[in-house]
Amino acid sequence: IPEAGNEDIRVNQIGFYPLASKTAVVLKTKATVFYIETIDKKKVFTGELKVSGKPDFAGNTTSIADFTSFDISGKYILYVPDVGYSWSFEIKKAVHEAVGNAAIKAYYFMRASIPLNEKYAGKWSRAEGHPDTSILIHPSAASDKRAAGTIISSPRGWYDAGDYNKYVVNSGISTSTLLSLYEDFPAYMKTVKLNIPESGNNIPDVLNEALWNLRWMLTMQDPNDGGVYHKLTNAAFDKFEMPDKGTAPRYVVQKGTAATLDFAAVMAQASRIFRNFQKELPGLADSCLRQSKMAWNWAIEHPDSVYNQDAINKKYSPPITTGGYGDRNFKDEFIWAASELLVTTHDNAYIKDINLVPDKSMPVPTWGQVKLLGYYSLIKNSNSLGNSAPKELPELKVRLLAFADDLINEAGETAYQTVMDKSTHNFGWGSNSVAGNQGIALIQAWKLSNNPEYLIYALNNLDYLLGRNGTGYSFVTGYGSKIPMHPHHRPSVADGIVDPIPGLLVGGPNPGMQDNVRVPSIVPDEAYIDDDRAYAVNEIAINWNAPLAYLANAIEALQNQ
Ligand code: 9MR
Repeated sequence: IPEAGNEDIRVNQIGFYPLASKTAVVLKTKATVFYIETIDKKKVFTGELKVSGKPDFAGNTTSIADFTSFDISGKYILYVPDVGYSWSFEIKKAVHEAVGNAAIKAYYFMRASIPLNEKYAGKWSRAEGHPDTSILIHPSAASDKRAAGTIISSPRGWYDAGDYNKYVVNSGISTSTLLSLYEDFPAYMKTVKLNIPESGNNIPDVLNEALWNLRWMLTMQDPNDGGVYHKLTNAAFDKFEMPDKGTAPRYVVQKGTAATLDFAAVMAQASRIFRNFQKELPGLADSCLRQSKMAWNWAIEHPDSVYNQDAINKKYSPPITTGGYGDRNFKDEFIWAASELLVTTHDNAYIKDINLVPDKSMPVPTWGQVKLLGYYSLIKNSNSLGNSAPKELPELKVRLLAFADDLINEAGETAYQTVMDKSTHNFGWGSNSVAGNQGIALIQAWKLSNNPEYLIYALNNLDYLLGRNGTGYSFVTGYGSKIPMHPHHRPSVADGIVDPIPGLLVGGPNPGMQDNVRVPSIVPDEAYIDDDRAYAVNEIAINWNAPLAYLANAIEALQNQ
């Protein structure tokens, strides 16, 4: 389409399935009709514009264009008489296949310790960064068997985000989300081909990619006691340069309860998944389970080992100033790890002393709040648990459905017709991952109940991420028409290529301005700027891409439901 879409029409810039819901949101209009037109401007559908039940966070009502009943495949624009034309979008089967694939392929571009060859990386090919084969034990991590300055090897893994460090806590939820995508939709995920070096090896590519990080994680455990180092990091953030230029010494730092339990959870989950690939990966499932149990035992012995970077820096040198991921409450990590170990081993011992329902909260998962990851696993595996099922299982199911009902309740009244749009509390650092993780929660609830409303609102959150939101951006690099071009991502900034690395989800609207970059609006769902300095809204991160990857691929797998 030659012209730019009008800013006041907010629509999923990728498109819609012929038989699923289709909605766009129009700002600043008095019109009562809208039209769907072909690219050469032939009208093919006329619809009624309806004013939203509630205003947006700025106090303005919006108008809703629902064209669900229009089901003819093709490429279209939406026209509103007193506004103009939208960005183009498609109606077709498998409409989110490409963005779903790209959201997983993005992890390949985040790989440490491997050159990205043109065959897989195209114009974003680059030299190997951070081999990580000679990593120092930081004084905060020193033990009898591994004194400060001891060298260990800890290659592979994904860079966390815009920076080049590798953090176990954040790797936990990210890797698990990709593993769950496979576990929940194995038939579909077996068809997803990513053109990565391992492609064609009989292992589904989503698992091949997850393995790159899993193998790194396995090296982060101290084999002497089972504790897991919190992160592998430079002392300070690298400059904005390509990864191969970063040659500063790297360290593993203090072991912590959060990292160790997240590790235990991921390895337990990985063990049951890779049990089905013993021919291709001999011994891996056993190693994962053995290391998971060792981690669990360490955490039982060290139930409150907080990673407190300020305290560490008062005591040891060099000071470490990279990302903290400093959780202080491990109740949820215990629940998650115990749940995964129970599901994998059917051994009740893991939950004997764990209160699975310590409070009523049902927090949307984040790196520091992983309770629901445990609930999801228990619920979806309830059939196979038999006698080992926890007594709280029926209660967990009730809670999940009540939570999903809470999410969708009145979402259809909001200005953008999404769960995201219900509360300003959704718009903190990494808000786009909240949209993704709400979508995952709704899909878990759908699996349990078959209630189609849950699926519709999961799809609406995907529409949110791809353009139907308070900024008018599709938040995924390379996918959509108005997209981030300047993410806070070192390779995308330093590689001299105009297009950022594709398939990356930026953090999204957050009025906090922790980066001191002024956003054009501090209305929570509008607080966004496409500026590479703006790490509080425009960074990318593995724990934000994972829920996008899950949601887009799950929706693809479920498109005919
Ligand atoms: O995503 C993290 C966010 O929840 C925290 O509020 C923020 C400040 O501690 O850190 C974010 O994580 C960053 C990490 O510490 C370092 N790598 C980049 C991450 C994304 O900004």
